[in-house]
Amino acid sequence: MKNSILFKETNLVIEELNISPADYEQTVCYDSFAEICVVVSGNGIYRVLGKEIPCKEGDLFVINSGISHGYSAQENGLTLRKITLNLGCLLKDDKEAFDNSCYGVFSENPIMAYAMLNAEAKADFDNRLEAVKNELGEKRDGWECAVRFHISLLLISLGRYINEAIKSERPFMTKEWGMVSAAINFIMENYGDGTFTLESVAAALLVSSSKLSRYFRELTDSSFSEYVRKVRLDKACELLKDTEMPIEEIVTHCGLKDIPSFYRVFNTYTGVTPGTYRTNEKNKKLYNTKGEKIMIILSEISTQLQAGKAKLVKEMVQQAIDEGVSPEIILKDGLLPGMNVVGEKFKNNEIFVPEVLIAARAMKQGADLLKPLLIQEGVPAAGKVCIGTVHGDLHDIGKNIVKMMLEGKGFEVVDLGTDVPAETFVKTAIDEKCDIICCSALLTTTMGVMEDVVKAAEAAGIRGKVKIMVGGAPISQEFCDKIGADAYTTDAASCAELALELCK
Ligand code: B12
Repeated sequence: MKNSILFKETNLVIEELNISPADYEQTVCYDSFAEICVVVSGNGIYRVLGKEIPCKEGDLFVINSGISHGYSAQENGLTLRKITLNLGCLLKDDKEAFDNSCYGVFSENPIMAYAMLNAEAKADFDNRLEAVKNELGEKRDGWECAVRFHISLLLISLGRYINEAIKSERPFMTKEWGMVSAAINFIMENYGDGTFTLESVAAALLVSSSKLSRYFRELTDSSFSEYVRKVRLDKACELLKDTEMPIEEIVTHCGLKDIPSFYRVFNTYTGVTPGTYRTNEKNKKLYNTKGEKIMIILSEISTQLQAGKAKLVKEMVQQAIDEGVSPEIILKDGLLPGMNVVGEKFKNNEIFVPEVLIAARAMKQGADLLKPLLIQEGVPAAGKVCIGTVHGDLHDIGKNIVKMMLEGKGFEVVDLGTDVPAETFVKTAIDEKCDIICCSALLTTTMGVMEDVVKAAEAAGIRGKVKIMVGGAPISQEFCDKIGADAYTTDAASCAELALELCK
Protein backbone atom coordinates (compact mmCIF):
# COMPACT_ATOMS: atom_id res chain seq x y z
CA MET A 1 0.00 0.00 0.00
CA LYS A 2 1.35 3.39 -0.93
CA ASN A 3 0.32 6.78 0.31
CA SER A 4 2.20 9.46 -1.55
CA ILE A 5 2.00 13.22 -1.88
CA LEU A 6 3.75 15.07 -4.69
CA PHE A 7 4.51 18.74 -4.19
CA LYS A 8 4.80 19.82 -7.78
CA GLU A 9 6.49 23.19 -7.22
CA THR A 10 9.49 21.51 -5.65
CA ASN A 11 9.33 18.03 -7.19
CA LEU A 12 9.28 16.83 -3.63
CA VAL A 13 7.56 13.51 -2.98
CA ILE A 14 6.74 12.34 0.52
CA GLU A 15 5.63 8.72 0.75
CA GLU A 16 4.50 6.26 3.39
CA LEU A 17 4.80 2.67 2.22
CA ASN A 18 3.50 -0.55 3.75
CA ILE A 19 5.18 -3.52 2.18
CA SER A 20 3.77 -6.96 2.85
CA PRO A 21 5.97 -10.10 2.78
CA ALA A 22 4.72 -11.03 -0.69
CA ASP A 23 5.59 -7.63 -2.24
CA TYR A 24 8.81 -6.34 -3.65
CA GLU A 25 9.03 -2.59 -4.09
CA GLN A 26 11.57 -1.70 -6.78
CA THR A 27 12.14 1.94 -7.63
CA VAL A 28 14.50 4.32 -9.29
CA CYS A 29 14.05 8.06 -8.91
CA TYR A 30 15.03 10.48 -11.62
CA ASP A 31 15.06 14.24 -11.69
CA SER A 32 15.75 14.45 -8.02
CA PHE A 33 18.77 14.97 -5.85
CA ALA A 34 18.27 11.98 -3.62
CA GLU A 35 15.83 9.65 -1.94
CA ILE A 36 15.91 9.44 1.85
CA CYS A 37 14.12 6.51 3.41
CA VAL A 38 13.63 5.63 7.07
CA VAL A 39 12.32 2.25 8.20
CA VAL A 40 9.44 3.09 10.52
CA SER A 41 8.69 -0.47 11.63
CA GLY A 42 9.15 -4.12 10.73
CA ASN A 43 12.11 -5.70 9.04
CA GLY A 44 13.16 -6.78 5.56
CA ILE A 45 15.84 -6.53 2.90
CA TYR A 46 17.16 -3.47 1.09
CA ARG A 47 18.59 -4.33 -2.34
CA VAL A 48 20.91 -2.01 -4.19
CA LEU A 49 23.75 -2.38 -6.69
CA GLY A 50 23.97 -6.12 -6.28
CA LYS A 51 23.90 -6.04 -2.49
CA GLU A 52 21.25 -7.28 -0.06
CA ILE A 53 21.25 -5.46 3.25
CA PRO A 54 18.97 -6.56 6.09
CA CYS A 55 16.99 -3.62 7.41
CA LYS A 56 14.99 -2.98 10.57
CA GLU A 57 13.25 -0.19 12.45
CA GLY A 58 15.38 2.95 12.61
CA ASP A 59 17.54 2.21 9.58
CA LEU A 60 18.15 5.09 7.23
CA PHE A 61 19.05 4.77 3.55
CA VAL A 62 20.03 7.61 1.30
CA ILE A 63 20.51 7.09 -2.41
CA ASN A 64 21.10 9.39 -5.33
CA SER A 65 18.89 9.54 -8.37
CA GLY A 66 19.29 7.05 -11.21
CA ILE A 67 20.17 4.05 -9.06
CA SER A 68 17.69 1.24 -9.07
CA HIS A 69 16.98 -0.14 -5.61
CA GLY A 70 14.27 -2.07 -3.84
CA TYR A 71 12.79 -3.23 -0.57
CA SER A 72 11.16 -6.49 0.43
CA ALA A 73 9.59 -7.38 3.76
CA GLN A 74 9.97 -10.26 6.15
CA GLU A 75 7.12 -11.92 8.07
CA ASN A 76 5.82 -8.80 9.88
CA GLY A 77 5.90 -6.50 6.91
CA LEU A 78 7.85 -3.28 6.51
CA THR A 79 6.73 0.31 6.84
CA LEU A 80 8.86 2.97 5.18
CA ARG A 81 8.76 6.75 5.19
CA LYS A 82 10.43 8.23 2.14
CA ILE A 83 11.22 11.67 0.90
CA THR A 84 12.43 12.31 -2.65
CA LEU A 85 14.16 15.65 -2.88
CA ASN A 86 14.87 18.00 -5.70
CA LEU A 87 16.22 21.01 -3.99
CA GLY A 88 17.39 22.52 -7.28
CA CYS A 89 13.83 23.84 -7.67
CA LEU A 90 13.74 25.35 -4.22
CA LEU A 91 17.19 26.83 -4.39
CA LYS A 92 16.95 28.11 -7.96
CA ASP A 93 19.62 30.83 -7.87
CA ASP A 94 21.54 29.22 -5.05
CA LYS A 95 22.14 25.91 -6.77
CA GLU A 96 25.90 26.22 -6.73
CA ALA A 97 25.98 26.83 -3.01
CA PHE A 98 23.87 23.74 -2.56
CA ASP A 99 26.08 21.61 -4.79
CA ASN A 100 29.16 22.75 -2.90
CA SER A 101 27.88 22.36 0.59
CA CYS A 102 25.04 19.85 0.35
CA TYR A 103 24.24 21.17 3.79
CA GLY A 104 27.47 19.76 5.07
CA VAL A 105 26.38 16.18 4.70
CA PHE A 106 27.19 14.82 1.30
CA SER A 107 29.88 17.21 0.07
CA GLU A 108 32.71 14.75 0.51
CA ASN A 109 30.80 11.53 0.23
CA PRO A 110 28.75 10.02 -2.55
CA ILE A 111 25.06 10.60 -2.10
CA MET A 112 24.59 7.09 -0.95
CA ALA A 113 24.54 6.33 2.70
CA TYR A 114 23.32 4.10 5.44
CA ALA A 115 22.90 4.82 9.14
CA MET A 116 21.03 3.59 12.17
CA LEU A 117 18.90 6.19 13.87
CA ASN A 118 18.08 6.07 17.53
CA ALA A 119 14.54 6.78 18.69
CA GLU A 120 15.29 10.47 19.20
CA ALA A 121 16.74 10.93 15.70
CA LYS A 122 13.84 9.03 14.20
CA ALA A 123 11.32 11.26 15.98
CA ASP A 124 13.28 14.28 14.78
CA PHE A 125 13.05 13.03 11.19
CA ASP A 126 9.27 12.54 11.54
CA ASN A 127 8.76 16.00 13.04
CA ARG A 128 10.78 17.70 10.32
CA LEU A 129 8.95 15.83 7.62
CA GLU A 130 5.62 16.82 9.14
CA ALA A 131 6.77 20.45 9.22
CA VAL A 132 7.80 20.30 5.54
CA LYS A 133 4.42 18.79 4.64
CA ASN A 134 2.57 21.52 6.49
CA GLU A 135 4.55 24.31 4.89
CA LEU A 136 4.08 22.88 1.43
CA GLY A 137 0.40 22.25 2.04
CA GLU A 138 -0.46 25.65 3.48
CA LYS A 139 1.96 27.81 1.48
CA ARG A 140 1.92 30.70 3.90
CA ASP A 141 4.19 33.72 3.36
CA GLY A 142 7.83 32.67 3.10
CA TRP A 143 7.00 28.97 2.75
CA GLU A 144 9.96 28.41 0.44
CA CYS A 145 12.38 29.67 3.11
CA ALA A 146 10.68 27.58 5.74
CA VAL A 147 10.88 24.39 3.64
CA ARG A 148 14.54 25.05 2.95
CA PHE A 149 15.12 25.57 6.66
CA HIS A 150 13.39 22.33 7.71
CA ILE A 151 15.13 20.32 5.03
CA SER A 152 18.52 21.76 5.97
CA LEU A 153 17.98 20.73 9.57
CA LEU A 154 16.69 17.36 8.51
CA LEU A 155 19.80 16.73 6.40
CA ILE A 156 22.16 18.06 9.03
CA SER A 157 20.73 15.88 11.77
CA LEU A 158 20.70 12.82 9.52
CA GLY A 159 24.18 13.77 8.35
CA ARG A 160 25.59 13.30 11.85
CA TYR A 161 24.48 9.71 11.87
CA ILE A 162 25.59 9.18 8.30
CA ASN A 163 29.05 10.59 8.97
CA GLU A 164 29.43 8.38 12.02
CA ALA A 165 28.48 5.37 9.91
CA ILE A 166 31.00 6.39 7.26
CA LYS A 167 33.76 6.80 9.87
CA SER A 168 33.08 3.35 11.22
CA GLU A 169 33.60 2.10 7.64
CA ARG A 170 30.54 -0.01 7.39
CA PRO A 171 30.88 -2.51 4.54
CA PHE A 172 28.02 -0.70 2.81
CA MET A 173 30.18 2.33 2.06
CA THR A 174 33.07 0.92 0.08
CA LYS A 175 35.31 2.89 -2.27
CA GLU A 176 33.86 1.01 -5.24
CA TRP A 177 30.41 2.15 -4.27
CA GLY A 178 31.59 5.70 -4.13
CA MET A 179 33.17 5.47 -7.57
CA VAL A 180 30.11 3.92 -9.23
CA SER A 181 27.74 6.26 -7.43
CA ALA A 182 29.75 9.30 -8.55
CA ALA A 183 29.75 8.00 -12.14
CA ILE A 184 25.97 7.54 -12.00
CA ASN A 185 25.66 11.06 -10.66
CA PHE A 186 27.69 12.29 -13.59
CA ILE A 187 25.48 10.40 -16.07
CA MET A 188 22.31 11.79 -14.49
CA GLU A 189 23.56 15.33 -14.73
CA ASN A 190 25.06 15.09 -18.22
CA TYR A 191 22.86 12.61 -20.13
CA GLY A 192 22.09 15.37 -22.68
CA ASP A 193 25.74 15.59 -23.69
CA GLY A 194 26.21 12.98 -26.40
CA THR A 195 30.00 13.09 -26.28
CA PHE A 196 31.13 11.75 -22.90
CA THR A 197 32.65 8.27 -22.68
CA LEU A 198 33.69 5.85 -19.97
CA GLU A 199 37.24 7.15 -20.35
CA SER A 200 36.33 10.83 -20.07
CA VAL A 201 34.13 10.20 -17.01
CA ALA A 202 36.86 8.12 -15.37
CA ALA A 203 39.33 10.95 -16.03
CA ALA A 204 36.92 13.51 -14.54
CA LEU A 205 36.53 11.36 -11.42
CA LEU A 206 40.28 10.72 -11.22
CA VAL A 207 39.90 6.94 -11.36
CA SER A 208 41.17 4.36 -13.82
CA SER A 209 38.75 3.55 -16.65
CA SER A 210 39.31 -0.20 -16.40
CA LYS A 211 38.41 -0.14 -12.69
CA LEU A 212 35.35 2.01 -13.32
CA SER A 213 34.26 -0.32 -16.11
CA ARG A 214 34.74 -3.43 -13.94
CA TYR A 215 33.00 -2.10 -10.81
CA PHE A 216 30.23 -0.53 -12.86
CA ARG A 217 29.37 -3.89 -14.35
CA GLU A 218 29.73 -5.72 -11.04
CA LEU A 219 27.51 -3.35 -9.10
CA THR A 220 24.88 -2.37 -11.67
CA ASP A 221 24.72 -5.55 -13.74
CA SER A 222 25.15 -3.50 -16.90
CA SER A 223 28.04 -1.92 -18.74
CA PHE A 224 28.67 1.82 -18.51
CA SER A 225 27.40 2.42 -22.05
CA GLU A 226 24.27 0.29 -21.53
CA TYR A 227 23.53 2.28 -18.39
CA VAL A 228 23.95 5.60 -20.20
CA ARG A 229 21.68 4.42 -23.02
CA LYS A 230 19.04 3.31 -20.52
CA VAL A 231 19.08 6.67 -18.72
CA ARG A 232 18.75 8.50 -22.06
CA LEU A 233 15.91 6.28 -23.25
CA ASP A 234 14.08 6.55 -19.90
CA LYS A 235 14.40 10.31 -20.20
CA ALA A 236 13.07 10.18 -23.79
CA CYS A 237 10.10 8.10 -22.57
CA GLU A 238 9.40 10.71 -19.91
CA LEU A 239 9.49 13.55 -22.45
CA LEU A 240 7.27 11.66 -24.90
CA LYS A 241 4.80 11.01 -22.10
CA ASP A 242 4.72 14.38 -20.39
CA THR A 243 5.48 16.94 -23.11
CA GLU A 244 4.70 17.78 -26.71
CA MET A 245 8.40 18.15 -27.51
CA PRO A 246 9.04 17.13 -31.14
CA ILE A 247 11.03 13.94 -31.63
CA GLU A 248 14.04 15.72 -33.17
CA GLU A 249 14.32 17.88 -30.04
CA ILE A 250 13.98 14.87 -27.74
CA VAL A 251 16.83 13.18 -29.59
CA THR A 252 19.08 16.21 -29.06
CA HIS A 253 17.91 16.85 -25.50
CA CYS A 254 18.72 13.28 -24.45
CA GLY A 255 22.15 13.18 -26.11
CA LEU A 256 21.01 10.44 -28.52
CA LYS A 257 22.78 9.98 -31.84
CA ASP A 258 20.27 10.64 -34.63
CA ILE A 259 16.62 10.03 -35.45
CA PRO A 260 16.95 6.69 -37.31
CA SER A 261 19.12 5.13 -34.61
CA PHE A 262 16.81 6.56 -31.94
CA TYR A 263 13.86 4.80 -33.63
CA ARG A 264 15.83 1.58 -33.73
CA VAL A 265 17.00 1.55 -30.10
CA PHE A 266 13.68 2.89 -28.83
CA ASN A 267 11.83 0.10 -30.58
CA THR A 268 14.13 -2.53 -29.10
CA TYR A 269 13.82 -0.94 -25.64
CA THR A 270 10.03 -0.44 -25.50
CA GLY A 271 8.72 -2.70 -28.27
CA VAL A 272 6.91 0.21 -29.96
CA THR A 273 7.78 3.30 -32.01
CA PRO A 274 8.15 6.66 -30.19
CA GLY A 275 4.89 7.88 -31.81
CA THR A 276 2.93 4.85 -30.63
CA TYR A 277 4.50 5.13 -27.16
CA ARG A 278 3.37 8.75 -26.93
CA THR A 279 -0.16 7.91 -28.09
CA ASN A 280 -0.44 4.94 -25.71
CA GLU A 281 0.76 7.00 -22.76
CA LYS A 282 -1.63 9.82 -23.62
CA ASN A 283 -4.49 7.36 -23.86
CA LYS A 284 -3.74 6.39 -20.29
CA LYS A 285 -4.39 10.01 -19.42
CA LEU A 286 -7.99 9.73 -20.56
CA TYR A 287 -9.11 10.55 -17.05
CA ASN A 288 -9.33 14.04 -15.61
CA THR A 289 -8.38 15.05 -12.08
CA LYS A 290 -11.81 14.01 -10.77
CA GLY A 291 -11.32 10.55 -12.24
CA GLU A 292 -13.98 11.16 -14.92
CA LYS A 293 -13.19 9.87 -18.34
CA ILE A 294 -12.20 12.53 -20.89
CA MET A 295 -14.43 10.41 -23.14
CA ILE A 296 -17.17 12.79 -21.98
CA ILE A 297 -15.50 15.66 -23.87
CA LEU A 298 -14.92 13.43 -26.89
CA SER A 299 -18.54 12.33 -27.10
CA GLU A 300 -19.60 15.97 -26.64
CA ILE A 301 -17.36 16.91 -29.60
CA SER A 302 -19.10 14.24 -31.65
CA THR A 303 -22.58 15.49 -30.62
CA GLN A 304 -21.83 19.15 -31.35
CA LEU A 305 -20.26 18.24 -34.70
CA GLN A 306 -23.48 16.47 -35.68
CA ALA A 307 -25.38 19.63 -34.75
CA GLY A 308 -22.98 21.64 -36.92
CA LYS A 309 -21.82 23.87 -34.02
CA ALA A 310 -18.45 24.77 -35.52
CA LYS A 311 -17.47 27.30 -32.84
CA LEU A 312 -18.29 24.92 -29.99
CA VAL A 313 -16.50 22.04 -31.67
CA LYS A 314 -13.42 24.20 -32.09
CA GLU A 315 -13.53 25.25 -28.42
CA MET A 316 -13.96 21.70 -27.18
CA VAL A 317 -11.19 20.33 -29.38
CA GLN A 318 -8.94 23.03 -27.90
CA GLN A 319 -10.05 22.05 -24.39
CA ALA A 320 -9.27 18.39 -25.07
CA ILE A 321 -5.81 19.37 -26.39
CA ASP A 322 -5.23 21.46 -23.25
CA GLU A 323 -6.26 18.52 -21.07
CA GLY A 324 -3.51 16.50 -22.71
CA VAL A 325 -5.66 14.20 -24.86
CA SER A 326 -3.62 13.10 -27.87
CA PRO A 327 -4.65 14.69 -31.20
CA GLU A 328 -5.03 11.25 -32.77
CA ILE A 329 -7.55 10.27 -30.08
CA ILE A 330 -9.51 13.52 -30.52
CA LEU A 331 -9.76 12.78 -34.23
CA LYS A 332 -10.48 9.07 -33.88
CA ASP A 333 -12.86 9.15 -30.89
CA GLY A 334 -14.37 12.65 -31.22
CA LEU A 335 -14.57 14.10 -34.71
CA LEU A 336 -14.76 10.97 -36.89
CA PRO A 337 -17.58 9.22 -34.98
CA GLY A 338 -19.57 12.48 -35.24
CA MET A 339 -19.10 12.55 -39.00
CA ASN A 340 -20.08 8.89 -39.25
CA VAL A 341 -23.41 9.56 -37.55
CA VAL A 342 -23.98 12.43 -39.99
CA GLY A 343 -23.26 10.02 -42.83
CA GLU A 344 -25.75 7.46 -41.54
CA LYS A 345 -28.48 10.07 -41.13
CA PHE A 346 -27.80 11.42 -44.61
CA LYS A 347 -28.07 7.91 -45.98
CA ASN A 348 -31.40 7.37 -44.25
CA ASN A 349 -32.74 10.70 -45.50
CA GLU A 350 -33.01 12.00 -41.94
CA ILE A 351 -30.87 15.03 -42.86
CA PHE A 352 -30.01 16.68 -46.18
CA VAL A 353 -27.11 18.34 -48.01
CA PRO A 354 -27.16 21.69 -46.12
CA GLU A 355 -26.93 19.95 -42.71
CA VAL A 356 -24.11 17.77 -43.98
CA LEU A 357 -22.22 20.80 -45.23
CA ILE A 358 -22.63 22.55 -41.88
CA ALA A 359 -21.33 19.45 -40.06
CA ALA A 360 -18.44 19.22 -42.51
CA ARG A 361 -17.52 22.82 -41.69
CA ALA A 362 -17.48 22.00 -37.95
CA MET A 363 -15.30 18.98 -38.72
CA LYS A 364 -12.87 21.20 -40.63
CA GLN A 365 -12.60 23.73 -37.78
CA GLY A 366 -11.73 20.98 -35.31
CA ALA A 367 -9.36 19.21 -37.69
CA ASP A 368 -7.54 22.47 -38.47
CA LEU A 369 -6.56 22.75 -34.78
CA LEU A 370 -5.25 19.19 -34.77
CA LYS A 371 -3.30 19.44 -38.01
CA PRO A 372 -0.15 21.17 -36.69
CA LEU A 373 -0.07 18.83 -33.68
CA LEU A 374 -0.40 15.70 -35.80
CA ILE A 375 2.35 16.97 -38.05
CA GLN A 376 4.58 17.86 -35.08
CA GLU A 377 4.48 14.26 -33.85
CA GLY A 378 5.99 12.85 -36.99
CA VAL A 379 9.38 12.20 -38.46
CA PRO A 380 10.63 14.20 -41.44
CA ALA A 381 11.06 13.17 -45.07
CA ALA A 382 9.60 9.70 -45.20
CA GLY A 383 8.75 10.04 -48.92
CA LYS A 384 6.57 11.97 -51.36
CA VAL A 385 2.88 11.38 -52.05
CA CYS A 386 0.33 12.93 -54.39
CA ILE A 387 -3.25 12.66 -53.23
CA GLY A 388 -6.65 13.59 -54.63
CA THR A 389 -10.31 12.71 -54.82
CA VAL A 390 -10.97 11.11 -58.18
CA HIS A 391 -12.72 12.70 -61.17
CA GLY A 392 -16.46 13.29 -60.65
CA ASP A 393 -16.16 13.26 -56.86
CA LEU A 394 -16.14 16.35 -54.67
CA HIS A 395 -15.91 14.71 -51.24
CA ASP A 396 -12.70 15.83 -49.64
CA ILE A 397 -13.05 15.46 -45.86
CA GLY A 398 -11.58 11.95 -45.76
CA LYS A 399 -8.91 12.84 -48.32
CA ASN A 400 -7.84 15.83 -46.19
CA ILE A 401 -7.56 13.66 -43.09
CA VAL A 402 -5.44 11.14 -44.97
CA LYS A 403 -3.23 14.04 -46.11
CA MET A 404 -2.89 15.26 -42.52
CA MET A 405 -1.89 11.81 -41.26
CA LEU A 406 0.63 11.36 -44.07
CA GLU A 407 2.19 14.72 -43.24
CA GLY A 408 2.18 13.64 -39.62
CA LYS A 409 4.32 10.65 -40.58
CA GLY A 410 6.78 12.92 -42.34
CA PHE A 411 5.59 12.60 -45.95
CA GLU A 412 5.76 15.50 -48.34
CA VAL A 413 2.24 15.64 -49.80
CA VAL A 414 1.12 17.17 -53.10
CA ASP A 415 -2.61 17.83 -52.75
CA LEU A 416 -4.42 17.67 -56.10
CA GLY A 417 -7.79 18.55 -54.55
CA THR A 418 -11.03 17.00 -55.77
CA ASP A 419 -12.39 15.93 -59.18
CA VAL A 420 -8.92 14.79 -60.30
CA PRO A 421 -8.60 12.96 -63.67
CA ALA A 422 -6.49 9.78 -63.82
CA GLU A 423 -3.88 11.43 -66.08
CA THR A 424 -3.29 14.24 -63.58
CA PHE A 425 -2.40 11.73 -60.84
CA VAL A 426 0.12 10.04 -63.12
CA LYS A 427 1.62 13.26 -64.58
CA THR A 428 2.07 14.66 -61.05
CA ALA A 429 3.72 11.45 -59.85
CA ILE A 430 6.23 11.71 -62.72
CA ASP A 431 6.86 15.48 -62.47
CA GLU A 432 7.10 15.54 -58.69
CA LYS A 433 8.92 12.20 -58.38
CA CYS A 434 6.30 10.80 -56.00
CA ASP A 435 6.70 7.45 -54.28
CA ILE A 436 2.97 6.93 -53.81
CA ILE A 437 -0.30 7.99 -55.50
CA CYS A 438 -3.28 8.11 -53.10
CA CYS A 439 -6.77 8.08 -54.62
CA SER A 440 -9.88 8.77 -52.61
CA ALA A 441 -13.47 8.10 -53.78
CA LEU A 442 -16.74 8.35 -51.90
CA LEU A 443 -19.21 7.70 -54.71
CA THR A 444 -19.71 4.25 -56.16
CA THR A 445 -20.04 5.92 -59.54
CA THR A 446 -16.47 7.33 -59.36
CA MET A 447 -14.66 4.24 -58.09
CA GLY A 448 -13.88 3.21 -61.67
CA VAL A 449 -11.53 6.20 -62.06
CA MET A 450 -9.14 4.39 -59.71
CA GLU A 451 -8.76 1.59 -62.23
CA ASP A 452 -7.99 4.27 -64.88
CA VAL A 453 -5.20 5.57 -62.60
CA VAL A 454 -3.62 2.09 -62.40
CA LYS A 455 -3.85 1.68 -66.18
CA ALA A 456 -2.48 5.17 -66.89
CA ALA A 457 0.47 4.48 -64.55
CA GLU A 458 1.18 1.22 -66.40
CA ALA A 459 0.98 3.01 -69.77
CA ALA A 460 3.39 5.70 -68.57
CA GLY A 461 5.86 3.00 -67.47
CA ILE A 462 5.98 4.10 -63.80
CA ARG A 463 4.18 1.13 -62.26
CA GLY A 464 7.42 -0.37 -60.94
CA LYS A 465 8.42 2.87 -59.22
CA VAL A 466 5.14 4.23 -57.85
CA LYS A 467 2.78 2.54 -55.40
CA ILE A 468 -0.94 3.20 -55.75
CA MET A 469 -3.11 3.34 -52.63
CA VAL A 470 -6.90 3.53 -52.75
CA GLY A 471 -9.51 4.35 -50.12
CA GLY A 472 -12.85 5.92 -49.25
CA ALA A 473 -16.09 4.55 -47.86
CA PRO A 474 -17.16 2.36 -50.85
CA ILE A 475 -13.67 0.91 -51.49
CA SER A 476 -12.70 -2.55 -50.25
CA GLN A 477 -9.65 -4.82 -50.32
CA GLU A 478 -11.41 -6.92 -52.92
CA PHE A 479 -11.86 -3.90 -55.16
CA CYS A 480 -8.22 -2.89 -54.64
CA ASP A 481 -7.04 -6.36 -55.70
CA LYS A 482 -9.40 -6.41 -58.65
CA ILE A 483 -8.10 -3.19 -60.19
CA GLY A 484 -4.45 -4.06 -59.44
CA ALA A 485 -3.76 -1.24 -56.96
CA ASP A 486 -1.06 -1.84 -54.33
CA ALA A 487 -2.84 -1.14 -51.07
CA TYR A 488 -6.12 -0.26 -49.41
CA THR A 489 -6.86 0.70 -45.82
CA THR A 490 -10.08 1.57 -44.05
CA ASP A 491 -8.84 4.70 -42.34
CA ALA A 492 -6.35 7.55 -42.51
CA ALA A 493 -4.09 6.47 -39.64
CA SER A 494 -3.48 3.00 -41.06
CA CYS A 495 -3.06 4.50 -44.53
CA ALA A 496 -0.15 6.60 -43.22
CA GLU A 497 1.40 3.64 -41.34
CA LEU A 498 1.19 1.44 -44.43
CA ALA A 499 2.56 4.20 -46.67
CA LEU A 500 5.65 4.28 -44.42
CA GLU A 501 6.08 0.52 -44.86
CA LEU A 502 5.67 0.81 -48.64
CA CYS A 503 8.42 3.42 -48.76
CA LYS A 504 10.96 1.30 -46.85
C1 B12 B 1 -20.07 14.94 -46.18
C2 B12 B 1 -20.78 14.30 -47.35
C3 B12 B 1 -21.04 15.09 -48.44
C4 B12 B 1 -20.62 16.55 -48.51
C5 B12 B 1 -19.14 16.60 -48.90
C6 B12 B 1 -18.41 17.76 -48.25
C7 B12 B 1 -16.95 17.61 -48.48
N1 B12 B 1 -16.33 18.76 -48.53
O1 B12 B 1 -16.38 16.53 -48.56
C8 B12 B 1 -21.56 17.08 -49.64
C9 B12 B 1 -22.79 17.59 -48.98
C10 B12 B 1 -20.98 18.15 -50.54
C11 B12 B 1 -21.90 15.79 -50.35
C12 B12 B 1 -22.37 15.78 -51.64
C13 B12 B 1 -22.81 14.64 -52.25
N2 B12 B 1 -22.92 13.42 -51.72
CO1 B12 B 1 -22.13 12.97 -50.07
N3 B12 B 1 -21.70 12.35 -48.31
C14 B12 B 1 -21.15 12.95 -47.34
C15 B12 B 1 -21.08 11.98 -46.15
C16 B12 B 1 -22.23 12.31 -45.22
C17 B12 B 1 -19.85 11.97 -45.32
C18 B12 B 1 -18.56 11.74 -46.09
C19 B12 B 1 -17.44 12.04 -45.19
O2 B12 B 1 -16.87 13.12 -45.25
N4 B12 B 1 -17.13 11.11 -44.24
C20 B12 B 1 -16.12 11.28 -43.22
C21 B12 B 1 -14.75 10.95 -43.80
C22 B12 B 1 -13.68 11.22 -42.75
O3 B12 B 1 -14.75 9.57 -44.12
P1 B12 B 1 -14.22 9.02 -45.52
O4 B12 B 1 -14.36 10.00 -46.57
O5 B12 B 1 -14.81 7.67 -45.72
O6 B12 B 1 -12.65 8.86 -45.30
C23 B12 B 1 -12.05 7.94 -44.41
C24 B12 B 1 -11.71 6.59 -45.03
O7 B12 B 1 -12.61 6.21 -46.04
C25 B12 B 1 -10.30 6.71 -45.48
N5 B12 B 1 -9.97 7.25 -46.79
C26 B12 B 1 -10.52 8.26 -47.48
N6 B12 B 1 -9.85 8.49 -48.60
C27 B12 B 1 -8.83 7.64 -48.64
C28 B12 B 1 -7.80 7.45 -49.58
C29 B12 B 1 -6.87 6.44 -49.39
C30 B12 B 1 -5.80 6.25 -50.39
C31 B12 B 1 -6.97 5.60 -48.26
C32 B12 B 1 -6.03 4.49 -48.09
C33 B12 B 1 -7.96 5.80 -47.30
C34 B12 B 1 -8.89 6.81 -47.51
O8 B12 B 1 -9.74 7.56 -44.51
C35 B12 B 1 -10.70 8.54 -44.09
C36 B12 B 1 -10.50 8.90 -42.64
O9 B12 B 1 -10.28 7.81 -41.80
C37 B12 B 1 -21.24 10.60 -46.87
C38 B12 B 1 -21.84 9.48 -46.03
C39 B12 B 1 -20.79 8.56 -45.48
N7 B12 B 1 -21.10 7.95 -44.37
O10 B12 B 1 -19.71 8.38 -46.00
C40 B12 B 1 -22.13 11.00 -48.04
C41 B12 B 1 -22.07 10.18 -49.31
C42 B12 B 1 -20.66 9.77 -49.64
N8 B12 B 1 -22.59 11.15 -50.33
C43 B12 B 1 -23.35 10.60 -51.15
C44 B12 B 1 -23.98 11.28 -52.22
C45 B12 B 1 -24.93 10.47 -53.06
C46 B12 B 1 -23.70 12.61 -52.47
C47 B12 B 1 -24.27 13.46 -53.58
C48 B12 B 1 -24.40 12.75 -54.92
C49 B12 B 1 -25.59 13.96 -53.06
C50 B12 B 1 -26.43 14.75 -54.02
N9 B12 B 1 -27.58 14.20 -54.21
O11 B12 B 1 -26.01 15.75 -54.53
C51 B12 B 1 -23.30 14.62 -53.65
C52 B12 B 1 -22.15 14.33 -54.62
C53 B12 B 1 -21.28 15.50 -54.90
C54 B12 B 1 -20.08 15.01 -55.68
N10 B12 B 1 -20.09 15.14 -56.99
O12 B12 B 1 -19.14 14.53 -55.10
C55 B12 B 1 -23.53 9.12 -50.91
C56 B12 B 1 -22.77 8.24 -51.86
C57 B12 B 1 -23.59 7.02 -52.25
C58 B12 B 1 -22.86 6.14 -53.16
N11 B12 B 1 -22.95 4.88 -52.86
O13 B12 B 1 -22.25 6.54 -54.09
C59 B12 B 1 -23.10 8.98 -49.44
C60 B12 B 1 -22.47 7.62 -49.04
C61 B12 B 1 -24.34 9.24 -48.58
C62 B12 B 1 -25.41 8.21 -48.85
N12 B12 B 1 -25.38 7.06 -48.25
O14 B12 B 1 -26.28 8.45 -49.60
N13 B12 B 1 -21.71 14.76 -49.62
